[in-house]
Amino acid sequence: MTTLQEYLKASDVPGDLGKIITLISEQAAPIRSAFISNQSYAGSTNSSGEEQAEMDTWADTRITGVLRESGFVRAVASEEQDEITLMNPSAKYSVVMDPLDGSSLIKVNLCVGTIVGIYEGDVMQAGKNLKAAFYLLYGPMTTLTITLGSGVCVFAQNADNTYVLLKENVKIPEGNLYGSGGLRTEWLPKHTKYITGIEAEGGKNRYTGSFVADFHQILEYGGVYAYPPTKKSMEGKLRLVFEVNPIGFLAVQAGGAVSTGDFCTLDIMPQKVHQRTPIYVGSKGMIAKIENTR
Ligand code: AFP
Repeated sequence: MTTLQEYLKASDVPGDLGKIITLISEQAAPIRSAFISNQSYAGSTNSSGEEQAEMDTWADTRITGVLRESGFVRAVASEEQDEITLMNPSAKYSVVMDPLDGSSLIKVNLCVGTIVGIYEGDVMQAGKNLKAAFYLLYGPMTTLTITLGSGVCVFAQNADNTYVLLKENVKIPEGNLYGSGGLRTEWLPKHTKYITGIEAEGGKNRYTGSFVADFHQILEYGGVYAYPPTKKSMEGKLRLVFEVNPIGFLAVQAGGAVSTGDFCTLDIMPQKVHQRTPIYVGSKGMIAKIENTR
């Protein structure tokens, strides 16, 4: 069975990039063990004004700490930090991350994840420039879904913490699952028309409130995950830099697509590190459908 290390070597990944991927993937085990003791809220809010679970800040401190110590990282932008953290100015790669996505689901024991993107140079770049993107999904298994810019593979963590290849050359099929954030009463007419159309064609609703988990089932079965613009927030909820770009890059590498509803999110040059964007991500046909909805 191919291990993550063997895969990185066979893919000719530059040394420092491989080391960053390995270092973050090694944090999955300590993060998993910390779930039990870090379930309550930390009494603080993140830059988007959302209450931070203790686990959010724990995972953020843990990953940021190991990246800083490594000396391989130029800068880190984390959903849990107001500002970009500058590390080693002579290092080649910068990391964007949502250390614990879906953290409000920890106390009800639903799946959550860690989302990571890696750029050469600085963090404020269009998503299409990513050199690697991956997410850890803490489900019944811990899995790592990764692209190095050429296809997507899924690895599963063994009892000895080694990642072994579960699936390679993953492709998003055309499917009919859909999951949409935002209250129905807050949706705009275009989104309502889109979802009503999917339902009329027999689409099945699947939405847990954890982006990583909800995207992972779309990757497997096909369909669409959406967080649309709403009457309250024309930018939707998800963050371009930490969530939308890494997952969108993976979707495109798996033969799917990602869009604001009008155009590909990977072309957006971020103006602010915590910038939000509406997102539609999944099977190509589903994304074409929203872009063609008037
Ligand atoms: P948390 O990390 O605060 O739980 O937010 C999760 C999230 O950013 C994303 O993972 C979900 O898809 C989305 O928010 C869920 O938002 P709603 O609760 O509004 O459906």
